[in-house]
Amino acid sequence: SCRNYSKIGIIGAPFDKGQRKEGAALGPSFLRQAGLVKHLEGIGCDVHDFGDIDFQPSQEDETVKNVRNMKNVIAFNEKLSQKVSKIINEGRMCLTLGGDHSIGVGTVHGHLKAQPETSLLWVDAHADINTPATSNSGNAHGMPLSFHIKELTEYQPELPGFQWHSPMISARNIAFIGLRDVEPYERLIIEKLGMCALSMEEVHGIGIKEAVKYALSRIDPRNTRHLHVSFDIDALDPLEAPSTGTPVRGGLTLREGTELLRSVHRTGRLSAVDIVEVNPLLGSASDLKITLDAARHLAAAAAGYYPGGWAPKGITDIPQS
Ligand code: 5AB
Ligand code: MN
Ligand code: MN
Ligand code: MN
Repeated sequence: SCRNYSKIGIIGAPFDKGQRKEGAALGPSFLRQAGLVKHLEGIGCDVHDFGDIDFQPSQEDETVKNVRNMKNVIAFNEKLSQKVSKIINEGRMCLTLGGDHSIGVGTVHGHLKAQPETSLLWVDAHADINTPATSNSGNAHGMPLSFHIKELTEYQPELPGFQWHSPMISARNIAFIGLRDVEPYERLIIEKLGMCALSMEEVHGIGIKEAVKYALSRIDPRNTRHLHVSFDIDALDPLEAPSTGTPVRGGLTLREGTELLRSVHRTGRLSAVDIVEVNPLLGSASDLKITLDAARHLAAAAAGYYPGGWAPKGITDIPQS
């Protein structure tokens, strides 16, 4: 097989106001410190690290229309969206390091602005498709998908400052993989919109390879669309990624997670990946190490890393002693 020369742009999204636990904002710096960027360079990628989104959350923020910290969520994501568009327009696969999953508001919007013909794989224990009206928590990290879906337009409230954003993707171009904690109203939305939703039950039934193949056939039936994978680290089993805010047992193994990303990479149309919900303040030191290591492996798989290795570039003969 072939050595990988992916061109990658990395952007840190240090934001954790989309839910109540502090710490996910430290994700980008801990992931870099754990060698994620160096690892990508080491496997032959052309990496440009664009640093972090520069943002000071305003201290006085409030819940508007059941969206907690509405002002900060919207302001952060406006900046992030612009950055993601820019990186993709430069011809790099945009790898966004979260942050909680509310940053999916900006990453998916920025991608769709740069490449409107994009399909989306949401890899998560949760569906994150609550509208402000269906959410029980008021946490924006449980809502990002709902804001992007054209068919949900009439169910969304008007949020002040959110005029820069509009829904730009149809439900038929979105699939879930890894679900195992979906609320009743989320399930209602999924069924009403006829969305492709592969829970852990289905993944176990058909295997991860077949699951990815099926999901892609549903959201990109002609193999023509750009692809965005929003990977919540809690899609992995808590044994493989314990340092996260809303762990749910019975998740993907790291093997399955990397297989998924490598499969999507192989389409040649993967143009954006988010890795979110790593919270360095949760769990023990060993939990954190395991979680950061898992994220690093996911990033490498998204870049096409093949664990069987490659022969040295330009060399065909085994050296004589
Ligand atoms: B995550 C819940 N459905 O809306 C909600 O980690 C959980 O980004 C959301 O997937 C989990 O608050 C959000 C109960
Ligand atoms: Mn999520
Ligand atoms: Mn194109
Ligand atoms: Mn989740």
